[in-house]
Amino acid sequence: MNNPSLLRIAVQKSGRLYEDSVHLLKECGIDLRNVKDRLRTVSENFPIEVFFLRDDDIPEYVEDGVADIGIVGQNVLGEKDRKVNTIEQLGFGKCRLSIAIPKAMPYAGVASLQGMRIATSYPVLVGDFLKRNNITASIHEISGSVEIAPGIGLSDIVADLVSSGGTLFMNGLKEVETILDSQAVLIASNSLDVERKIILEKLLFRIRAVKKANKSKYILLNAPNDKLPQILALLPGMRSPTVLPLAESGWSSVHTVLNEQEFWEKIEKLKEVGAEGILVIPIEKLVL
Ligand code: PRT
Ligand code: ZN
Repeated sequence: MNNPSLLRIAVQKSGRLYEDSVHLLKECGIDLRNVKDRLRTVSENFPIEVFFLRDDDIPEYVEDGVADIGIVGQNVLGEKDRKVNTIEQLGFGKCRLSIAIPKAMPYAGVASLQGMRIATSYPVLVGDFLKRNNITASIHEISGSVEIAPGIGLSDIVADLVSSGGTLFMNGLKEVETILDSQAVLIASNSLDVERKIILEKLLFRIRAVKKANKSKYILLNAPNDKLPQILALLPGMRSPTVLPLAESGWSSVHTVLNEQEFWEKIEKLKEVGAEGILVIPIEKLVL
C-alpha cells in the first residue's frame, strides 16, 4: 500500500530538466537530501516523495497513477498523448520542435517538404504537422543524433528540438518551420484523492510564489521630493510604492516591486526624471 499522505512527483533522473526541477522544489522550501544517485527520496519537511525517471516515461507513470504529478517537457507530453492534466507552465526547459533543412536547399514554404525523408525522434508531432499542412513525406524515427541524419544520407531533412540553434548551425542545417514551442510543465493524474489534492494545492501555491518572485525585482531609490510625482507615476507597486523620508531634508526613499519585462525601460525613465542611487534586489518569494 502506498502511503496516502505523500504526494508522489516524477522528475527527470538526469538530463536537461533535472537541475531546474530539483531547484524548483528546493526553492519551494522542500528539503531533498541525497538526491544524487537515488531513484526515489522522501522530503523531510513536506509530504512529498520524488521519483527520478527517464523523461519519456513520466507521462505514462502519471496517467497510470504510479506517480501523482510530474515535471516534463511539452514536447514529450505532445508526443506521448497520455491522459493527464497540465496544471502549470514552469518557465524552464524552453525549446522548440522545428523542421530544419540543409543550408543550400531552396525553401518556398511548407509545400517544399512534399516527398521529403524526415529524420526525427518525434514521429507523432511531426506526422500531425504534415497532416495539418496536407504534406506527404516519409518519417524516419531515430532516437538521437538526429541532426547528422542528412549528412550521412539517412534523410533529406530533420525535425528536432532547438534552443540556441548552435547544433543545427554546426551541422549545416537551417530552421524553416516551428512545429511546437515547448517548456517544462507540471502534469497531474486525473484521479488524485482529496488528501493529495490538498498537498498539490500547497505545492502549487509555493511554485506560483517562486515564479512571481523570479519575474520581479525589489527596487529602492532616492528621489528629490519635487520629482516624486513623476517618479511615482512610473511605478506600479503591488498596492502603491512605499515612500519614506530620508535623513537629508527634501529627499525621499522609494521602494517598490518591478516586473522583469519592464525593468530596464523603467530604470532608464526613473533616472531621466531624477531618481538616484537605484538599488535592485532579487526577491526570494512573492505572495500576493
Ligand atoms: O534520459 P532522458 O530520456 O530522461 O533524457 P533525454 O536525453 O530524452 O532528454 P534531455 O535531457 O536531452 O532533454 C530533456 C528535455 O529538455 C527535452 O524533452 C526538452 O523538453 C528540453 N530541452 C530544452 C531540450 C533542449 N532544450 C535541447 N536543446 N532537449 C534537447 N535539446 C537538444 C536537441 O535535441 C539538440 O540536440 O539540444 C540540441 C539543440 O540545442 P541547441 O542549443 O544547439 O539548439
Ligand atoms: Zn528522453
